Amino acid sequence: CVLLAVSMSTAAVAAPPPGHAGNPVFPGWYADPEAAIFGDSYWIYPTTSREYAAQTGFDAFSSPDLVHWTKHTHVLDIKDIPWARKALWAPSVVEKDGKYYFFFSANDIQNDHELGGIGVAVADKPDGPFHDLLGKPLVGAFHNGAQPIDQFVFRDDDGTWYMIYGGWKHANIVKLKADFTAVEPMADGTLFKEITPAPEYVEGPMMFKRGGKYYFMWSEGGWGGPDYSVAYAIGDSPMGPFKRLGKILQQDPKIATGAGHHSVFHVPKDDSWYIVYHRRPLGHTKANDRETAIDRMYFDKDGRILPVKITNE
Ligand code: FUB
Repeated sequence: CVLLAVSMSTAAVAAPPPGHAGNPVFPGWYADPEAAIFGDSYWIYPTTSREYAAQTGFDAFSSPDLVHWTKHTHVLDIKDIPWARKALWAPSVVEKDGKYYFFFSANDIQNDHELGGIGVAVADKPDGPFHDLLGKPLVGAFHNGAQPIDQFVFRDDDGTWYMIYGGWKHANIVKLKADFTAVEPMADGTLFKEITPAPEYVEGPMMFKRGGKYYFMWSEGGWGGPDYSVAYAIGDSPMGPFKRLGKILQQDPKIATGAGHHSVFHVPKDDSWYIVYHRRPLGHTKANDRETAIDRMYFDKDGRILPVKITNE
C-alpha cells in the first residue's frame, strides 16, 4: 500500500471530486482496509471478515474517483498459497519495478501450532491474480512478543523498504531485501527491532511521513468490541522513539462502533488526507460484522492529527 504519501507523490492521480461515496464504501463485511494508489486508480484491499476457517481469499476494490467502486473477486486465493489453510488477514500491497506485491497473514501459529505468519504474493497487475512468492512465510514466528500479523510495508525516502507489523501488544520493524524474499539485517545486525510505541498499542500498525516526521498509527482496544480505536505517535525515524499523542479515531454512538484498523492516503494535488478504516454498524455486535469506511483526516498547524469525524457521507 503505502507509504501512500510516497507512492502518491509520483502517481498521476486525479484529485477526487468534492465529497466521495457514502459510507460504507462498498457492500459486504470487509475489515482491515489497506488503501493504495496505482496509476490513476484508488485501490482498497480488505480482509474478508468471516470466521477464520472461511477466510480463504481476498477481494479488492478499485475506483477512479473514490465514488464509483469496482469489485475484483479473489485477487489472491488460498489455493495459490501452498502453506495457508485459513485466516487470511490484513493485506498490505505495494508496487515495485512494475510488479505488485501482496503481503498477507495466514494460519494460526499460536493456537494451532501450524506453519503460518506473514507471507508475500506477487502479480503483474494490481487486480492479480497473485501467487505466493516464497512457498513459506516471510516471518513465521513471534519475535519480541509480536504476533506475526497486520504487516504494513513502505519505502522510505532513501529507497529502503521496511515492514512494520505485530499483534499481541508488540510491534516490530524489519528491513526487507530488495526482492522481498527475506528480512535483511540492519546496520547493527538486528533483524527484528521492537518499536512498540506505547502501552496502549494492540495491533494494526501503519506509518507515513509528513513534514520530515514519521507518523506511527495503530489500533487500541479489543478488535471485536465497541472501543476499538486508532491512536498515533510521532518520531524522527522509523525506528523511533515515538511519543504517543492520543486517539484520533473511535466509535460515535450515533454512527458506528469499533472503528479501527485503518490506512491513510494523501492526495498531493489538493493536499487532502483520508483515513480508510473498518467499523461496526449500529445494532451489530458480532465481531466479524465489519464494514469499510473512508473519512477525511486533518492536521493542525503544528502537524498534529485532529480527531476524525466519522460519517455516513
Ligand atoms: O481481521 C482480523 C484481525 O482483526 C486483524 O488482524 C486485526 O488487526 C483486527 O482488525
